[in-house]
This record gives sequence, C-alpha cells and structure tokens, in this order.
Amino acid sequence: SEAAQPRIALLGVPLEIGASQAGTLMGPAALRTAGIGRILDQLGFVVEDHGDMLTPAIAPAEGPPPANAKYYDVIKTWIRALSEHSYLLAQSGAVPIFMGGDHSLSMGSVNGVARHWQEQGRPLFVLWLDAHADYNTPQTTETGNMHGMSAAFLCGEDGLEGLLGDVPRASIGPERLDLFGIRSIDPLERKLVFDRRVAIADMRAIDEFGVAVLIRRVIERVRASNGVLHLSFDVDFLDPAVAPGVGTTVPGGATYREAHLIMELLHDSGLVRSVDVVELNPFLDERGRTARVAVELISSLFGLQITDRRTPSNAVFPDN
Ligand code: EXY
Ligand code: MN
Ligand code: MN
Ligand code: MN
Repeated sequence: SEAAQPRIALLGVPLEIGASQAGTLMGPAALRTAGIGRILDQLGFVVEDHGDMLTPAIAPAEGPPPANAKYYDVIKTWIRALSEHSYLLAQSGAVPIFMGGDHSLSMGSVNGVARHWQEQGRPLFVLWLDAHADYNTPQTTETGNMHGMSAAFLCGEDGLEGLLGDVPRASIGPERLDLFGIRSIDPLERKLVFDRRVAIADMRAIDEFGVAVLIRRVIERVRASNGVLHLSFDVDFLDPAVAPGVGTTVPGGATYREAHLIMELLHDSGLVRSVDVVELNPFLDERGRTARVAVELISSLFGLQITDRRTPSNAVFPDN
C-alpha cells in the first residue's frame, strides 16, 4: 500500500488564567478561523481536529497550593488532563499541534509527548521560541503567573511538585531546552538559566549570527543525540509590529522573514514531532492579523515552499 499519509492532530487548549491578560481563551478559535486545518489539509496531511479541551472537573484540594503560583488548583486540573491527552496523541503516531491558550499549557503538552518519547528510547528536545525565558519558579517569580514558569517546570525545577498529581512527570532537563528569541528575562530567572547552563539564543545573538546559523546549531544538537524536537512557539517571539495580538509584547522581536526561515529550516530537518502554538490573544489582535501570521508560519513548518529549491537545506552556499 502507498505510504500512510502523515497525520496531524489539532487540539485546542482554551486556557488563559496562566497569563495576566485574559483573552488567550479565544486562541484556538482564531487559529481555526485563520484556516489552520484547511491549510494543513491542502499540504497533504490527514488532519484530525480533536476540538477544544473541556474545562476539567476541579480536582479535590490536596493541601495548600504553593505560594506565588496564581490559580494553581485550576491550572493543575488542565495540566493533568492535557498531559494524558498529549501522551495518547503522541502514541497514536500523529503530530499533535496544541493550540493555546497561554504558555502554561506546555507543562502538560510537553510532559505528555516527553513521556511517549522516553518509552521510545529517543530524547526529546524542546525549542522555545519566545520573547521570554518562562524559566521562573514560585520562588523566583515576580508576578505569580504560571505561563512564566512552564520552561522551568519542564526542566525539572522545584516549586510545582504536586502539579501533575499521579500523572508521571517526564522532565526533559535543562540540557535539552533551547531558549530562542529571548529579550525579556527577570533577574532571578536569568540567574537560574545561567546556573543551569540552559542553551539560550537571545535577540543579540540572533542579530549577530542570524537565525540560520543558530537554528542549524539546534538541529545538529538534536541529530547528534538521535533525538526528536518539540517546537513550543510563543507568538510573542515575533515583533509586536508583526504580531500585536499577544498579552506580553516586548519590542525588538523577530521579523516575519526570520520566523519564516526558522520554520522552513525546521521543516527540512524532519525532526519536529509536536508543536505548541501559544499566547495568541484575539482580544488584542487587529482584524485577525496575528492569527493569520501564526497559521502562515505553521504552514511553512509543515512544508509550504515558495519554490522547488535545488539547494539542499543546511547548505553553506547556494548551488542553483
Ligand atoms: N517573566 C514574566 C513572568 O514570569 O511573569 C513574564 C512572563 C511572560 C510569559 C509569556 C508566555 O511568555
Ligand atoms: Mn512563553
Ligand atoms: Mn512570551
Ligand atoms: Mn503571556
């Protein structure tokens, strides 16, 4: 039989209380309205839309929540349910795209896929495209917003031990995280990222070396370990002029073309097995502009090409 068509599983995660500004609740709907399913279908994928997660039933309180973690008891119910769902989607062999929703959802989406790849004996790496490091813990946070703690949690940092309850925790460790596009980091968070030796390409590195060189370095790192890659795409990575529809804008972000090239190089690498698209806030968007840009970039990640290029990816010089 012909090779099975590659499958993509869409899952909406309408979560917003991990962020300070409400509105990412509407993110999944905006991505669908911008045509995410249709465009991936046109690219030849079998697209399974699993709809939006329903608000999970509140878990019984298990003792006092950690201080400085706003809405912990509610977010933990989402993260537990999402981690289970993410694990099952990864096991199904589809490439899951988790449509947020604020970035706290990654504590569930990445935990689930990491658990699957651990069972497959392949290391999971995470590329964190973001203006922010999201490497705060309840001990270091200045806001208590859990969307600023998700990368730290995934790397096994302390402070949110009970978050997953009985759901297995599959930490990737700081050595498998690549922070990319950082331009806003808190003092204690910055120290923690430095102490853990987390790989970080801030906007200065991007300006000095260019995204192509830096992304190739991420790709080679994953390849060297026979790993797979989860892309956690926080839309506020982009410059606010390109993506105004986000809750925590920071000037001096990536251009459309830099983001586009990153997605094309990632596509060519063939390493991406799951994706978060987070922090899209339609309430702050301008006529769906940010939703549309997010969908265009996702379509490049999944193979939309401008021309039939002869130059192999990761070439140093063009050969056509
Ligand atoms: N570092 C700040 C905090 O921890 O609250 C801002 C975090 C913004 C998080 C957004 C999702 O990237
Ligand atoms: Mn983020
Ligand atoms: Mn961010
Ligand atoms: Mn945010």
